[in-house]
Amino acid sequence: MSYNSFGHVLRVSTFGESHGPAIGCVIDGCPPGLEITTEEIRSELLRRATGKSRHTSQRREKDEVQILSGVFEGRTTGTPIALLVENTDAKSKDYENIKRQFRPGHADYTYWKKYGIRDYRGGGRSSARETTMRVAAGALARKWLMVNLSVEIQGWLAQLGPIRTDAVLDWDSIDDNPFFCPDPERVPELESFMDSLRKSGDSVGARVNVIARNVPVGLGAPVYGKLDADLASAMMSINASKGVEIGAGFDSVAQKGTEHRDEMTREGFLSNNAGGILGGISSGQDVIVSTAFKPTSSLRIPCRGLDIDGNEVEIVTKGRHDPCVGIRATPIVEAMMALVLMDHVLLHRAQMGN
Ligand code: EPS
Repeated sequence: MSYNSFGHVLRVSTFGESHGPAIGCVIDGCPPGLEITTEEIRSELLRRATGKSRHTSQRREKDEVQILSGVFEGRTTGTPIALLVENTDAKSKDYENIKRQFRPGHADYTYWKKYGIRDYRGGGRSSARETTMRVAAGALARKWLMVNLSVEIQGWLAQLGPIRTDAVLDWDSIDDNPFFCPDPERVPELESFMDSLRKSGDSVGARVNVIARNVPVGLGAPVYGKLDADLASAMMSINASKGVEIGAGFDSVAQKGTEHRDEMTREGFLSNNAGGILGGISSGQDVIVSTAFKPTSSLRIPCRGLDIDGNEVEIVTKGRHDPCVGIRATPIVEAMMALVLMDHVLLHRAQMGN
């Protein structure tokens, strides 16, 4: 199984399975001299972690991160940075009953068909546990972007099931609730929606947005190195992601040109339908990306499915699943934004020298 690496100049490879001894990553291409500590990385990991509220998976992982290489006396040395997080709370027994079955809507089926073998415990490599290492690598990219270019990255929950959650954008309140909801007044509604959803045993989708501010003009390259193409690829590579929009995205379909174009004045752009990217190159405006996450497919409500011998079977999934993976996705989309932007800054320097 190749394709476990991501990025061009800044290249991240992740490894490990949800129920294996550990997960980890190697970050290659980070310039020397960045001050980074395990505490800084871990504080990002804890934002994404399971078990923080009753609305997410109750698996209790400590998510303590070890820096195995590439950092000396608190600063990156320019050599590969290896990070490791041990899995300490996997309950593989929960998966015994589906070891020969395919959960409808899950990667179980395609992994089996493609590779002829799968680690059924917790979905193995297809588990969202892998996103831990994206967030760990993203913590480093985020810090590098802030220190070098004052780039700020902020994600938020924009919609959970039928509930739009970002009519009000109170940036300071996003980390104060378990949903990363920017409108504190919507949080009670989200809580009661999730409580009844959880009782019913069902799951639901979500939309998560992310904005990057102070992105310099000129990142990205025509035609196959477009910044928006790399961002879309990065967001689509997150588990359960089913759609990505840049700026106005699919709303552009119904817009007129006079509405969509972002008029320019000496004071700046008058709107941002482009999402900060024109012709694949950052315009200097905020870069805005929206990602749709599907409802989790691991459900205790029985459904019809197939086993590996082609028999029709009733499928019931046990385990400690997230009824809405989008609730924990905000730190993940932030991390992917940071990794793509840092990679493109380094690519830009390589080609343009500044
Ligand atoms: C996941 C199922 C659950 C989640 C897991 C992702 O794990 P388990 O295998 O124990 O049922 O807890 O998420 C994490 C452990 C994590 O750190 O994000 C899945 O099927 O994707």
